Amino acid sequence: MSPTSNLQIDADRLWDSLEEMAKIGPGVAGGNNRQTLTDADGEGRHLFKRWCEAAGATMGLDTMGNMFARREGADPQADPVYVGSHLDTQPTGGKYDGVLGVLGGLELLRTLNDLNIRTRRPIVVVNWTNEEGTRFAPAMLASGVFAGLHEEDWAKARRDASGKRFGDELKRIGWEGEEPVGARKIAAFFELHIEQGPILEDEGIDIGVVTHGQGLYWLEVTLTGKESHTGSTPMWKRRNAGLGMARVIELVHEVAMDYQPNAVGTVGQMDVHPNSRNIIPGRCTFTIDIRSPDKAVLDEMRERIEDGIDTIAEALDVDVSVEEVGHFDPVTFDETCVAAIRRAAEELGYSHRDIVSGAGHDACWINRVAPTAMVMCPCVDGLSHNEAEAITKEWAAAGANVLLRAVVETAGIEA
Ligand code: HGY
Ligand code: MN
Ligand code: MN
Repeated sequence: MSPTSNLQIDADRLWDSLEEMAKIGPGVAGGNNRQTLTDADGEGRHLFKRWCEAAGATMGLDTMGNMFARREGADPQADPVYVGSHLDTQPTGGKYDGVLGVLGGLELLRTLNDLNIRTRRPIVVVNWTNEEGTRFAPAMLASGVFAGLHEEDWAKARRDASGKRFGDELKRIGWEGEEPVGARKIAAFFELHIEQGPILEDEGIDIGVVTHGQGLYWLEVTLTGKESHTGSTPMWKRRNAGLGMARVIELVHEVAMDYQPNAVGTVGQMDVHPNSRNIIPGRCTFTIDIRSPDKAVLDEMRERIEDGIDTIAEALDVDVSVEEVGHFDPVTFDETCVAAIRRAAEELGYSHRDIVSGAGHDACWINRVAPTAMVMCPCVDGLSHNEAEAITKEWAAAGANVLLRAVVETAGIEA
């Protein structure tokens, strides 16, 4: 019987914590609107800190607001094993996206306390700031700064739709730390996350062993035509930015459909100016989100779409600007960490399969600076980024048990 053989988390306690956190920044349809650097985000951070300190952890905070709850190990000099995800949500988000990974990490600390287990390496539970990228683009902003992909000043200068700066909002909610971002050494990072897609549930599988993450581009496009009267401006005389946006949305869909079954393409965020029912849209700003597990496909999609945008703009006599506001190449996670997750699922008797992550995660960036892997649990109807996002307590517990076993195996147990 290995020392890790009877390791099981307390499923009810994890579930209660998820439900408690979900009360902060409630949505309007049973989910959450706890967007990054809002007062609700600040409140959720306080609750997380309180829970971690009650579990005997010490809380670190870096200059990007990343939170690090540390449980000491027998060898305090050893690089810790990190676990975690994000507490910020989409404006119409679910209760589990990101939150399961952070509170699953907290449950791991609580369980080790219950069992009076001391790991050799310290364990750190992380809440990464602004994973979603919906208020301040790009996504995974603070983990990206931590991993050296973005300069801190650039990140802090990012503005939301109302013009507020990331850095000012982080200060305003009182969660800007002193610790230099990226200074920490990580032995390994594990992230528990809901799948946010239908594969695991459709196949009746408990655990996704994430081997890869697909790559992504976010392109912010602005088409500028001319506002004029919808009634008295002849069709031949128009410079209709709204028509241009509609054609680009269709183009993005068509290009993605050419690379099935894996590529995806969407325009989810749109702003029409002046958005008056009897004025021809003079300016449209919108974000293209394209993804593929294959880098060559991703780059070819981007090239075809940008060429198509130029053709559309010329035909409609509108001006165009395209700015890359998010990008990461497809990710291959660390084989040793992936194997630890697969072994944990095996030993715990959970059904499992290798899977590619459709969504981006902080793990995709941390994988650049430390051995990293992810474990996924199913979600109902594969639905996420929707307030109706749902998981079962059993799925949450299965994911957290696999996380616990993989982390303890990697951290080692004090002899
Ligand atoms: O966009 C993503 O994939 C992540 O949910 N931020
Ligand atoms: Mn997430
Ligand atoms: Mn998300």
